Amino acid sequence: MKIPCCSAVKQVDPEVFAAIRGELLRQQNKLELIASENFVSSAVLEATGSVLTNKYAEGYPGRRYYGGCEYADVVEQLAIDRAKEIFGAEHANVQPHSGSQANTAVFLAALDPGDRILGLDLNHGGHLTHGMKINISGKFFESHSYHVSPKDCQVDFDVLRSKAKKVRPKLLIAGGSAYPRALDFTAYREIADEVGALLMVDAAHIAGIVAAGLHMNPVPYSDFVTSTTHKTLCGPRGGLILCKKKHAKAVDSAVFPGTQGGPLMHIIAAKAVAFKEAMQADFVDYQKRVLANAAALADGFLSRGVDVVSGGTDTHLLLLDLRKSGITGLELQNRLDQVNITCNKNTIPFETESPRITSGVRLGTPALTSRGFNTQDMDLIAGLIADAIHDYDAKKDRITREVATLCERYPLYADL
Ligand code: DSN
Repeated sequence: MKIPCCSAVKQVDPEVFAAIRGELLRQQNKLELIASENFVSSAVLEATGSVLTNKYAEGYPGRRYYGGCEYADVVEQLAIDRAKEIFGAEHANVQPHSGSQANTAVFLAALDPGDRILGLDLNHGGHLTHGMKINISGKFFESHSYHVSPKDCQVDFDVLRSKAKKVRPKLLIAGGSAYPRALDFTAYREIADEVGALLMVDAAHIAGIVAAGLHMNPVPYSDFVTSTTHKTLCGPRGGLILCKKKHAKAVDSAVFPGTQGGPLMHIIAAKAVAFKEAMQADFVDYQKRVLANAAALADGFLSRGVDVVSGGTDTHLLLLDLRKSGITGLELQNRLDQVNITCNKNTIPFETESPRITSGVRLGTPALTSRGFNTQDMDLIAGLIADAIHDYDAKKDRITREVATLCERYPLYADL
């Protein structure tokens, strides 16, 4: 195999080259079902590996602390303008190195230490940066959680309203990393207004679906919207903050110098490229396919007797509830690893196992959709995973063969 972009690495550092080559082969030869992962375009990959990695550009376009920032300014301004246009935002900060950094910067912008925050519990689909006790969000702030309803595993806004009235948070947080259902941001806004809270929506998972107009846009309803750029948004690994103009100064100072130093200019260039790609008509078609694939995958499990948390999905991700299958999330993740299907074990609402074991597995369709997989393929994959749950020893060789056939049918990075 030839990897032109890594020929220098091969010469200088054969050990790292071997790992990069191994990773390329892994991505090509396994089915990637981790809901937060995706495959970037060659253009995004090139920008990520560009000479902009050499540049220090502390500050913001036109207001830098170093000389020689004329091209850094160009790429950052392009990224800012495109992000604002895509989401209809008054202000965008494209410098956060990650979603967690974006969330931390919003906390610094909006809160004082000890202020109360209210976010969706991690086991119920939230995120560790939304107030988990050992995360900075739970250590430096008084964090409280809300939960999904035991009835349908969805956010019950009456229950959330009562909780918010009791807690009276300064910041209400919507969104998370394992919540498969559409979120109603008008309801969040109403509750935030009723209790005098600011509203932050963590749209990391759904950002691409929002950008395509296929999920309610949180921007008009929120004080702050944070996101990653590498999930459904199909960009490089990184973060993003969108906010109202009145919060712009606080957000910019909270990112730099509040929580970060020099921005990663190569990544910001790649974000700009990804945003341009997200403005093209075929991006909407891609996101429609992501959603159709997720729905087909969920249906494929339900028709084979495998429980899906909340009974399905409105987004790109779903959670298998394995409690009645006699297998833990960890066991299924390990079995799937052995047959070249990659996923992550995940806690489910009302979890009784530890986060290292779990009763669930989270699956998502952005990566396989980027490879070209369709709804028939999703039904086939649901069947393979159901076989791995119910009859693993007898079927594992056949599952491995079928995975290989699927990977051959949809080549990935064939020119690398
Ligand atoms: N680790 C990310 C995910 O998998 O959803 C969230 O930070």
